[in-house]
Amino acid sequence: MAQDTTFDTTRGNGGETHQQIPEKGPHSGEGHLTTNQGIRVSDNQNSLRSGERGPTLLEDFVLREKIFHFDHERIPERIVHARGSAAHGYFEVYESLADLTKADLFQRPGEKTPVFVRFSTVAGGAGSVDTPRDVRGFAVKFYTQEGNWDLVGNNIPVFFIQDAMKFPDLVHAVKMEADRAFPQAGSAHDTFWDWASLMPESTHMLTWAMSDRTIPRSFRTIEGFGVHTFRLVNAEGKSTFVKFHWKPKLGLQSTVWDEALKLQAADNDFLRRDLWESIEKGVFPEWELGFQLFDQEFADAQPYDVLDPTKLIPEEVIPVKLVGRMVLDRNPDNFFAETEQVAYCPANIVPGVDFSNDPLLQGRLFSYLDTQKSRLGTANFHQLPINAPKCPVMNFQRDGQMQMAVPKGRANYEPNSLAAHGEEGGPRECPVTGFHTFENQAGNQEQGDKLRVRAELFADHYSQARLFWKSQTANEQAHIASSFTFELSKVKLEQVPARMIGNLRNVDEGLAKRVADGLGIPLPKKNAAAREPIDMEPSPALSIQKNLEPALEGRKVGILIADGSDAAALKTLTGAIIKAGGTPFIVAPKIGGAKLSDGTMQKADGQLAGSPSQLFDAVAVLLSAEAVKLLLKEGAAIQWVMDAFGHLKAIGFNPDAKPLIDKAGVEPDAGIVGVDAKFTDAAAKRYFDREPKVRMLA
Ligand code: HDE
Repeated sequence: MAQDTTFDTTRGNGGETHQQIPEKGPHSGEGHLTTNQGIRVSDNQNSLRSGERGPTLLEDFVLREKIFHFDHERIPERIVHARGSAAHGYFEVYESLADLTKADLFQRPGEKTPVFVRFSTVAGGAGSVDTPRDVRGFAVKFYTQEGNWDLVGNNIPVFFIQDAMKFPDLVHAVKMEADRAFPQAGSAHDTFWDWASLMPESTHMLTWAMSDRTIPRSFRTIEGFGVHTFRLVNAEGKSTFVKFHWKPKLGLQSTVWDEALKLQAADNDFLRRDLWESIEKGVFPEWELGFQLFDQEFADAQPYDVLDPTKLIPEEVIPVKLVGRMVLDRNPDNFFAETEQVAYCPANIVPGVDFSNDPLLQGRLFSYLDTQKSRLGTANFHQLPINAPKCPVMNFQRDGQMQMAVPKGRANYEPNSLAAHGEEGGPRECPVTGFHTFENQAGNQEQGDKLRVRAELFADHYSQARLFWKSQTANEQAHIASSFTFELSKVKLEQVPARMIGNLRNVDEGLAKRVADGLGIPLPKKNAAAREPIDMEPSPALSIQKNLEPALEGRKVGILIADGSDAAALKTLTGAIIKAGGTPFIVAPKIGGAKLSDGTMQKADGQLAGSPSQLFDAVAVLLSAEAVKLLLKEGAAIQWVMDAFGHLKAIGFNPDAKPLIDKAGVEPDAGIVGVDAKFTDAAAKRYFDREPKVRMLA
């Protein structure tokens, strides 16, 4: 950087102290700086002025172009899902699925299809934070050889509403309030709960939103769902209904609420950074794609409507068939050009996949194309590199703002007979390989008068919320009850909590009572249900905790050291963590590091004050008796241990570190261990049974 400080910016390159382009350093570049018209720039430091102290000249096209372009750098952010992070990768199919679908990407075992995947929060703006309680978007663009297929889903298998008509109301209610522009991200405010409590159909999704699913540990540890019922269609024209699932290789992992709140202070970019860093390290995030397959007969026999996006099909009833894996192995080169400009659209499907009549999906088919035009400003947004299909695109669509293609010849209409005259005639439709909409055999049942109604079974708003509730562990239920309590405690409109709890009484009396008790209000009357809920068989697959598999793979362990920490023990510990697939992260009072027991200097990855234990999945404290004496007076060290304990994490410590452990109020349990061979096993999970010791849950 030395050259940077000596780079003279006071005179233009035409001036007396003519500045050569340095050979190396930040100003060297690969070549010469130019304007957008390709004209070489002689001076990128000084605008053109009339005399040394005179006014700047309008003539300075270099300055004007630079500022003009800068002024227009922002484009409208997404109205929902504005904050997101994305990565490139591939999808690899396990076996031929030709019997189910003719979709080209599912035909040849082992074949890889490039993908671009964007994860997002829903409510916050692009500059908001990663960790509010919120649904996460999970949007996948498959660049198949027969065109782009976008599977634009969420990390929850159901949605708040049944009909597209309600979407603007939902979004207005959940986003920052119209007059005051807060809260920036998150649903814990008046307008959201006012709306939600008046919309019983949202109850099922609310139970998910209040669960640990909405405070994920990482994008790498969320599930993805297509939500709606879709169709697969094979070469014979046979259709099978399908629900799409993404199953994370690392399993589902979430934070606890207090941790999520503190993460907002510790690292606003917690999930974004985690995705980026794991790909940079070569620890590639991975999911398996799964199908739940069923036919019309099954659909007709269920106590819910498969076209209703507030309903799921329990995996115990229709198992998820795993058909391939998706690996994200490359970070974007440019956030704006790729992550911001990527334009997903559920209407982008390929031959072999088709829609159902789900009324929410039907609305989405219109919405996304429309949104892209307003966000990206031109009907030619599909030509941007991140959106462009990786197969030929040939048609007679022409012109429009920012047209990038340069079509040759006169053929911009069809039919034409130009080829007969030796001219380019252009492409033609292909009845054989072209996309055919599935001709619904049972279509007549689903057609009829033009009505603004919903099918009868859509009126059951509570059975599946009850199913979800009953499928959770006692600890997860306590989290759900506590989240409802927390969110409703932020609501100032008096009538709203009672109305919401009146709805919850249809889900489970115990849940309703816990929330009322948590708020300290009397149990309100039960609201009438449009259709009496039924009891469904609990589905263990819906619980995170019932499916946890302890593993250190992909997890981060914070190790607190200071001067005098045992060098050999540190080496053994970091070695064991790496061997188990985890990442050690060394925290010390000073970023420069600490002088270990053998006299060597150990650099720190993070300074104690800036690396609270929320950032880690487990922690180890490796301190000398001398260092402990000092750190007993350091709030950040005590809080480090206290939070790790409160966030149900494993804590390993050497005997000399015990006074700090004691001062942090740590009580012994299976997760409180020595810094020895057993530590990596202990660090591979969280200790949910510790929770009653550290907080009062509803
Ligand atoms: Fe979206 N949604 N949505 N949505 N959605 C958008 O499209 C919309 C819905 C989802 O990473 C917007 O490009 C309507 C369900 C994701 O770029 C917009 C309706 C599900 C993303 C839009 C829904 C989703 C979006 C905003 C009801 C889960 C982010 C910017 C009929 C299955 C994609 C944009 C990305 C984005 C409209 C309902 C998921 C405004 C009208 C249900 C993951 O077009």
